[in-house]
Amino acid sequence: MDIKIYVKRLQELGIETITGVPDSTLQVFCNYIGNEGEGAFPYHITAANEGAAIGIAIGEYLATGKPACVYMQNSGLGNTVNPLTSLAHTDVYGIPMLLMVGWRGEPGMKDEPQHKYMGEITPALLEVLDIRYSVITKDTAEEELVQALRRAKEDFSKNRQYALIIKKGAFQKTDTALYKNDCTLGREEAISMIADWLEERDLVVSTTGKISREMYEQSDQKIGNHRQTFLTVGGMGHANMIACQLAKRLPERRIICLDGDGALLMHLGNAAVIGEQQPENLVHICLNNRAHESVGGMPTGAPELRLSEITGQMGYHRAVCVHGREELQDSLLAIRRERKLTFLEIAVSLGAREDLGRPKETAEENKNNFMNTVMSC
Ligand SMILES: Cc1ncc(C[n+]2csc(CCOP(=O)(O)OP(=O)(O)O)c2C)c(N)n1
Repeated sequence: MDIKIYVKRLQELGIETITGVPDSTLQVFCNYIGNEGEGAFPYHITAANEGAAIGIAIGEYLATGKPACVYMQNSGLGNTVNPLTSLAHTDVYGIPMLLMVGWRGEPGMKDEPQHKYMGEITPALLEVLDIRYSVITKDTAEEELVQALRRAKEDFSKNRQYALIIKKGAFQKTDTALYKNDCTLGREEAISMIADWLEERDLVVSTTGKISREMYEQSDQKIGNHRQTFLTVGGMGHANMIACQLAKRLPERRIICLDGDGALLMHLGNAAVIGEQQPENLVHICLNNRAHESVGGMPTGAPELRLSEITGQMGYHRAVCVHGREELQDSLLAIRRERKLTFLEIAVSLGAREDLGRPKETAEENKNNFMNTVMSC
């Protein structure tokens, strides 16, 4: 499907506000509304998380009587369940909106383990949520889209939501948008320096997306294995809480959380709880490229945020932002010298290696290897 036709049809539905969290299955769409087709919808807000995007859609309807469009990867449906069931459903306020759900883990298609179960239950989950849907594929004709949107309109008139499940490759590829920032240090280079700096008893929890994939490969290269690292392959935004509890329960070990700015922003309240809990053996590192790089590089909802300034206010004893190799090296050495709750923001550039690999073991094997490392020494 041609993205311009798709967007035109959404406009005809009266949609003026578009909000959500970007995803690779929706990359063509997200790139279009963020670049060439910017202004196609008067309001585009990248939300901190998908549940928050439902909040924006509710606000839009209350203000204008118009449905908003909320886009997300199907994993983000999890974040929407509460506001959809407890606010938007017809049993409560009855708020019409259009959901655009990128279908990862579609049955029969090869995908990562974190997408498998959600991929299987996506249509059923929408049914349980009482939301009718249509599936959009690369073969969907314009007339079929028009019919789907007619059904959406019908449901909007009954104060209900409607969903479009978007299959991988549904939108014809356009020129890849080039996102940039002014940082010089690469994310993988920073991760490689961290892998070099790790000690044998350190444990690492890495966040969702390429940060985990880069950590996996860098530890293989620098340490010879990746048994010290727990890969938070799904559950975006939760790596820091996993790390916090490991730090509380394993006070003799140093716990390093490798977070992303998009993931941290997704559940920023977690940082306040870490500040309250004060695990002094936790080193919370955020690789800040101001973007959701792993799914295409689209900017986060708050790209200018200085996360180290905020976490400094939240109870982290040392909260610094570093640029470049030298500053990073100095900070890593300082962290070794003094044990205290630390937030290290590393300004990194956008982009990743084309041939970046994926974990070779099953998720369960990785969990068992990590737990064996925890138990040993
Ligand atoms: C709940 C949820 N929403 C969306 C995604 C899709 N997703 C995977 S990685 C990622 C970007 C993460 O951005 P950030 O934490 O800044 O790390 P970066 O990729 O920029 O290094 C997104 C949006 C997801 N996995 N889970």
